[in-house]
Amino acid sequence: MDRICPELIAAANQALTKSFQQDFRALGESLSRRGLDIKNILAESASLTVALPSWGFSQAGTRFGRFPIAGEPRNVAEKMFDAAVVNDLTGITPRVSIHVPWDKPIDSKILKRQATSLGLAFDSINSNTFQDQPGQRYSYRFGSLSHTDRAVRRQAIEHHLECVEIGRALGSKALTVWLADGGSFPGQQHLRLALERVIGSLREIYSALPKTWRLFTEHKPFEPAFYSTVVQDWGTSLMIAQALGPQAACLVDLGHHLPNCNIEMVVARLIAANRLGGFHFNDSKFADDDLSTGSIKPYQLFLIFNELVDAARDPETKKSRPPFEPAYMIDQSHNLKDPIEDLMLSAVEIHRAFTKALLVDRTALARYQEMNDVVMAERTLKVAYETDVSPILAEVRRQAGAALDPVAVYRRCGYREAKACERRN
Ligand code: PSV
Ligand code: MN
Repeated sequence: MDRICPELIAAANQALTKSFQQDFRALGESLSRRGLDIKNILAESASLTVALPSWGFSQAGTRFGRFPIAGEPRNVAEKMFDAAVVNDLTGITPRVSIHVPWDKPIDSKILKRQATSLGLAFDSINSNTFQDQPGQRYSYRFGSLSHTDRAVRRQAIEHHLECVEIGRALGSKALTVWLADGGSFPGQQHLRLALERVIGSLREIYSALPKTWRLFTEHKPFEPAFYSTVVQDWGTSLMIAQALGPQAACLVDLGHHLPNCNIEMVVARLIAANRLGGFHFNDSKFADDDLSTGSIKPYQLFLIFNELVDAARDPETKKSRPPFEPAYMIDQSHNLKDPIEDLMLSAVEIHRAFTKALLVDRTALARYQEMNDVVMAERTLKVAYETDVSPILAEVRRQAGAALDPVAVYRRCGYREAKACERRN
């Protein structure tokens, strides 16, 4: 069993049609009382797509342990089948972002052909110099692109160039660089020189980047370095992007911020600098960066999309070069939930936040902001946030041939059970 058969999806949708149509009509009426045409919202809502992480399909667990479930994919080809299931049922996840070397293809041409046959393409390719790999000459124990030893930096640069080559063969258009480089103790690293070395190494990678590609740098305040991560915040990421050139931009992983950080502000600032490259969506309660998107702070997710929709509608942003086109990707690790179910639900939460942001009455909001009417300005956002847009999300899925209720169909078709039999080691 490889795909969810379309007849099964259609039959499951059919059984829900009556109640779904009633909900959709009721929402259309309530939106029209607010001067909104549900057809227009639907069309905009259908424009969103989000990429799936190749590394999210097995239960990666936490740093303390891993409790694999039966039927986990054993290789990148099997991960693509699981990704196709997520896309077949949600209709909004047509791309996969792969991690090298975790999911390095044996033959990129074959993998690309397989992806195409499954209706999938490739998003940004992720490098990995945060672990030593078997057979590797130099260790990254004390850093990679920032290492004091030129030979180690060279090795890390070569790895990135290899990622670009693999990405080219797969049809990717971006390279995402997250570095674990940093120090765990005061005095360990020269703080300014470490950043200078990172920028120097990235310059070499940037100069080998195809002209149509983008290079994303992903900041993270700590872990595994516990004192001074080199690319620890969006300011450093922005400095790097500005030092490299227009193809470089900043990637915001929602879990990579200290508690209570106003991430929508970070997003607004990066948009203002025209350096918002994209997102790794997930959620976080304490210091974890891998919880399901929207599981802890759904309002924050909405406020982030509020900034994105606001920018997309701004005539100034429309003129920006390179164009304002943030890449949307999920980056989660699954410990307890079935990864396929969690990725489907996370994609839906991203879709929900985006669609709610489309409902914000921006003319009214601008007026209240000008008048300093704090209560009404906040209420304008809340009215949008509190609207249940589920019928719109479901209709986008239905029109894409996907499921009104993805998890219900997934459970009914017994995909995981079938894979548990097939994928024995
Ligand atoms: C690092 O925590 C990170 O967010 C980077 O994106 C890595 O590529 C990914 O997680 C690996 O799990
Ligand atoms: Mn990430």
